[in-house]
Amino acid sequence: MAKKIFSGVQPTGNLHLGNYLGAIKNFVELQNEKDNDCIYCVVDLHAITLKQDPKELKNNIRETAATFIASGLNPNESILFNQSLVPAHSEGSWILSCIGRMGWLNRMTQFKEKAGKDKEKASVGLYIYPILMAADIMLYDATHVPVGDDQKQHLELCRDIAQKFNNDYKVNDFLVPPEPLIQKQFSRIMSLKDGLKKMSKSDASDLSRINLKDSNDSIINKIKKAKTDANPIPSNIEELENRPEAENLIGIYSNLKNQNIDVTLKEFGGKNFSEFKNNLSEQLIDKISPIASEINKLLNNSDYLDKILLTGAEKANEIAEKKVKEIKKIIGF
Ligand code: AQP
Repeated sequence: MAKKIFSGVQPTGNLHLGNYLGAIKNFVELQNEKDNDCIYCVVDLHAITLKQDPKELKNNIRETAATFIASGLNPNESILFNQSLVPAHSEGSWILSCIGRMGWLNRMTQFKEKAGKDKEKASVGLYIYPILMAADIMLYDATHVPVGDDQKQHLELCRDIAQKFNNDYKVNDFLVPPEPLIQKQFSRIMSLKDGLKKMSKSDASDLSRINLKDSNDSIINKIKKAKTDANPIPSNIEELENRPEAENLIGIYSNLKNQNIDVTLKEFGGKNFSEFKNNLSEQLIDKISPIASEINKLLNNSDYLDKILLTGAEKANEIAEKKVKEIKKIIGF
């Protein structure tokens, strides 16, 4: 059945393997499925929930768009744009913030993680981030949202907001509660330095992640230095329990090869990590090196990237503006 897809990535630099395997790879597969309507957004309004340098932000917006295209998104098949060019996102977000409840937001684990110990100093925007995300999705009546596992809770909140809006205003099915599309296996790629922490753009150590712009040498070096444990690779999944770093690396390899983890364990069971790591580096280079060179090529043509984003924003604006008008009518404006 055809799906209406919406998803986004923050232009906060250092796009990494977790963003690719957890989200962008899925974006491309959904675009290539027949009949889906896909909208992919560089969510720059989300990015400013943490302080950004204006010059870097501008570059990162282009770089995120370049990564989308280099990974296989086609601006003639999917709508690609950046959020701040479509005012309906901010307007819809305000209205939905009057529907969402404080208690719901208080449960969001991502806020707790990103705000850290000093919550008093976190921006209000960081706190209400999931409300903006709900507006992003529901302005387009998206039925499905491809995301990494870390975004599951935000999608549940989005569904709660849709249901409350529809109940409060007695408009059955007006806001569409979206379904998350999360990969079944290895939907959360972990840090190369700590198998219990997710791979993240903001990790201070560059060795913790594979960036999509990394050179081949850098990939080899990072995988060589990736944390493992003293035991050889097991032959079955049960023996991966309590071995988070081993599980992560084996998961990455399986994901890159689009194969079940059992197949990988059969291939490497009993072998030591150095041999496995050589194979993993090869797979990573095969996948990432063409993306990296395409990103760099596209970044040399910023006018082209800006034009794609602007054209996409015009298309997105047409859809989102209409939905906001309907919302305003429903609430009595
Ligand atoms: N480690 C990950 N594994 C799987 N999926 C991931 N995603 C992010 N990290 C992983 C998915 O990538 C999409 C875009 O993420 P984002 O940039 O909008 O926000 P994020 O989740 O905050 O990404 P980071 O890298 O973790 O950034 P920082 O360090 O700023 O917090 C989302 O679908 C996300 O699930």
